[in-house]
Amino acid sequence: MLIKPNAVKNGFAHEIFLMVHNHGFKILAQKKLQLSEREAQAFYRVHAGKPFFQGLVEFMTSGPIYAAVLEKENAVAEWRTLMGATDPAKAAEGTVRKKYAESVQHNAVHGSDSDENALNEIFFFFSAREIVNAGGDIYQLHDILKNEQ
Ligand code: IDP
Ligand code: MG
Repeated sequence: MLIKPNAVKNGFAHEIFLMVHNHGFKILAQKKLQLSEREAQAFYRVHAGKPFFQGLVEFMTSGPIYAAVLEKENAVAEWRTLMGATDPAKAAEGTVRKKYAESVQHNAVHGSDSDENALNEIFFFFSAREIVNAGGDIYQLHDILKNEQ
């Protein structure tokens, strides 16, 4: 998951991590960083060509973000539920986006949309060494994926 620049700027990162923790996720690893333009373009490459792409890249590079690896049974779906709908106007009560998103673009947090993408996104931000040193099992991550195929 990512905490996007608007939420970090507004000082909500700690509260968001607290929500994550209180909903039974283990925060396996986390770091604060600022994306370069190339990095943001690469991270959001599936959206390249969409009308909001350039704005999204500008927004995501506009300030520091947090990247975190969350662990829980069914983590992808569980985090997407807690995160809420992309458009905060449609996000359910009690979700992160309902609470902290300002608009469709400035929607406070990112979540992976499949285990396969989660693995790719984890390794976009963290090295295998960092995951191992945080107590994570990268081989388990690969196994989860293999079992789905
Ligand atoms: P998701 O973050 O809920 O998975 P996606 O459709 O994958 O939503 O879009 C990625 C990100 O692109 C969104 O979180 C949001 O920041 C931005 N975005 C998506 N649709 C729009 C739009 O119509 N206008 C502006 N920004 C958008
Ligand atoms: Mg998405």
